[in-house]
Amino acid sequence: AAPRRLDEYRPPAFLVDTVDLIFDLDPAATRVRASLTLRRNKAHGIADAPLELDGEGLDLRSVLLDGEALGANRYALGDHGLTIRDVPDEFTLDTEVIIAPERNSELSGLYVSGGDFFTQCEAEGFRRITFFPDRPDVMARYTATLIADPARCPLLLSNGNPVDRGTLPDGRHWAKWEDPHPKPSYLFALVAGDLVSVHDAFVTRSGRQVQLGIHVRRGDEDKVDHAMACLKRAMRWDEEAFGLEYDLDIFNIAAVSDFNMGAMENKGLNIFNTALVLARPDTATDADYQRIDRVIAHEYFHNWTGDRVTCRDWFQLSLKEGLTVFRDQEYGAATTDAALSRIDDVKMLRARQFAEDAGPLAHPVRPAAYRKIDNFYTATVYEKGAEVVRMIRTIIGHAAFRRGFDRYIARNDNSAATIEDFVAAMREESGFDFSQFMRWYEQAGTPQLRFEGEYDAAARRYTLTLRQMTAPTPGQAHKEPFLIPVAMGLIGPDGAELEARLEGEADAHRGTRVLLLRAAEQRFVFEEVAAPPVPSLLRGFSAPVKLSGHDTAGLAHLAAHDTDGFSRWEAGQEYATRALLDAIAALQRGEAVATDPALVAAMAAALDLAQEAPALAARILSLPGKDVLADRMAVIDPDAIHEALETSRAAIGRALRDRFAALCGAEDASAPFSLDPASMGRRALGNVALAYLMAADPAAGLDAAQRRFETAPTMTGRLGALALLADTATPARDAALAAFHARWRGDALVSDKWFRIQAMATAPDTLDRVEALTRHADFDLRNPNRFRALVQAFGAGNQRWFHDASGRGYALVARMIGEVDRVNRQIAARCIDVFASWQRFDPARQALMRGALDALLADPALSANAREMAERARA
Ligand code: HT7
Ligand code: ZN
Repeated sequence: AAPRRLDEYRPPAFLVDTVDLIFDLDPAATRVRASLTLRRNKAHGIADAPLELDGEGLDLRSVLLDGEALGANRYALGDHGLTIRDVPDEFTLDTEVIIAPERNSELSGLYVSGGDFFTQCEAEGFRRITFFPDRPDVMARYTATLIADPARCPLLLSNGNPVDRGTLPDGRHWAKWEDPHPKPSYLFALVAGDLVSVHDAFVTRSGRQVQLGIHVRRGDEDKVDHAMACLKRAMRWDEEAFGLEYDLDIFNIAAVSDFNMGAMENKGLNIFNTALVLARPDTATDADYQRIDRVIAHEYFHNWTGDRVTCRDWFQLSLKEGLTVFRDQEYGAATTDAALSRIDDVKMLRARQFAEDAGPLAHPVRPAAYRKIDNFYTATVYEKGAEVVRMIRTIIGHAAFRRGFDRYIARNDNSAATIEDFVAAMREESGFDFSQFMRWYEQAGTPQLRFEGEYDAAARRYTLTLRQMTAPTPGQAHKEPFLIPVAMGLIGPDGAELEARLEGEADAHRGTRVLLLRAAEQRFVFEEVAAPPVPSLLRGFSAPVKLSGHDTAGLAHLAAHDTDGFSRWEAGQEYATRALLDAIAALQRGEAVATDPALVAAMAAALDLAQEAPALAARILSLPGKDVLADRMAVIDPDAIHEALETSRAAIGRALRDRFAALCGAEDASAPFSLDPASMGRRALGNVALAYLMAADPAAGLDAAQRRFETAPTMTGRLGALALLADTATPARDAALAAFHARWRGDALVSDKWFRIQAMATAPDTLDRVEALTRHADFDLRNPNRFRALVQAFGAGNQRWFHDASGRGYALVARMIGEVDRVNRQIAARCIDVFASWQRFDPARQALMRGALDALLADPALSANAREMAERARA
């Protein structure tokens, strides 16, 4: 099909005021009766346009217009929908269709998981349930009546509030739900099944009582306390930080183990992947706990940024996703540790979004065209979209941003908005002209920002020159300069923040200021600067760009003295990255790696923080990831990257052996479980220290790892040890993996960890083992979590073996993508990005990666979703 284009947007021909749905739920044949009231939309512009309804895979049984059955000559039924000509300006339409939820392996529309019914309608799943104008700018008021066997489905949930219930003469029961808020079809949801409900309550700041429910499979009810606590914290925070209060009497969350993404913000009835709800200290890691917190908050925040104010069309996806990620990031910063939270968010952005921006899949935050919108739920739309919102706030300041946000919500409430609507509200409240800034939404690619500084001691003047350059991306050969907010300060030789007066300012002052870089090259002149400064640029990562220009002495100075916590960590990471890149270059020249003593000293300094700031210490001690190093190399050399990291870790480990050994002993099993940053920091530090000890002293390390694995009271400690054991081809590894499997094989989420750890292992026999795991009795490619845990984790997270020079890793992943594509197109398509970096490798690997994409493309049965991704990745 031809791509859809942003500039071809046209308002819908018909609007829908009300939708009444009746579901006779049956796994093999569910009857869906839909009654719609429709009216012509003048804004469409064509007075006699036919009614076109989307519909896929629906077995149509009847169509009635204003109560009159339509003969087959009155409508045209195609693969993608139903067209009815000669309809009045206002009318009702009743349709009846049959669908088969148990055969729905795509997990889009209505499907069965573990015997229970769930829906997933974003982006275009509603058309797999009933005929409808399935586009977000058609907002209607819904009722839904669910009829089911009470033994099989005691719980019947939909959006809004329950208004009636009863029992039919045949013994089936029913419940009717009514959602008072108009919504687009992608926010419709139903859940029906035998789930256990955990209840709580929340009183909003205006005194409204909200009943909270989390609904999970039997046996999982002891793993929902954390999610419930997160939900209440998020509800309170949104009131305090954004003045937004929940607007219904009930808020439900249902957990499902077969789910294409993380979670879904359906109005009043969020549906979550079990991985993002269930947690107990012995089953979930600290990272899982934190992720659950953020996703529960994210989906809840969508109630306003997504549900009450939705998107006019899918090109505006970042309007809700970028803004809501920004909101969940702010929540994370406010409720945990702001600097650590920012470090983690930026690491994620760099690993996922910068990589996307650097390859053939690069696209703007607001793409101009798409074939399958499901392929655009990307790090660019989400994470870079959040950075764009953050830059708006950095430019206009917190107060104007908040006023702009309030104005955006008030003006667009209950409607479908555009990115222009959001930016207009910000402009009106701040007076700032965002014309140039809009390039962040339109141009893809990560700008390179280079600085040069010159200090004139006699004039006490410091001149900072900033230059920006953005490389071409697909379809965008030439880039106009971005408007880049550079939050910065000047650090003096004694490590203190220097006073300065920027040209144009009335007085000198100390501390962070924001420079606005508009041109390709721009100079900023600071007067009254008492000593030669080291500039601290992009504080808090004020723009999603790649910065260069510091020498190693400058980095070391900032790592020790910057007043901004994020920037201190950043300088240290950049220092370590350069040291590792030097080590890689030495290995490639066939030389031995000499570990930089200053790097060892920096790690020793980080260890000094172990008591007072263990979480920060753990982050500083974590060497830059393989993805970070790869991003900096002209030609990625996975073997050299691996060896450089191992050699450097071993050298640092040897230099500081005893201090690492002291930190990685058994976890304190008597301490009560806590998620405060210090407790999590100690667990993270234990795992990092263990990695150093294992690299430095394999025998002692193996012992310590076994001990930690066997005795750790938390999954964080146990899994940290298991991951390190999995990197060794030893009997200790085999015993630990077997014990873990035997203990947890009945728990799907923990079993996913077992698969993931092996998929990401660096041990020499990994390829054989991953291949064997694709045939393991517990491997099921119909379950997206399991597929991601093995195949995606291997492709995206095992640089060493996925990129093995033999090409076996590529062939394995391509084969699995082909297989999963037959049952779930979305999951297949999302895995293809592991091949998108092919141009960054040596010619032999390039040929093998292209060959894998070609093999996929040669399959005539490949889905349109996967084909779009493979073609884009191959370009
Ligand atoms: N808005 C939700 C996106 C989503 C989704 C998209 C495509 C296919 C399946 C999906 N499940 C959830 C989740 C979010 O970003 O909040
Ligand atoms: Zn979202």
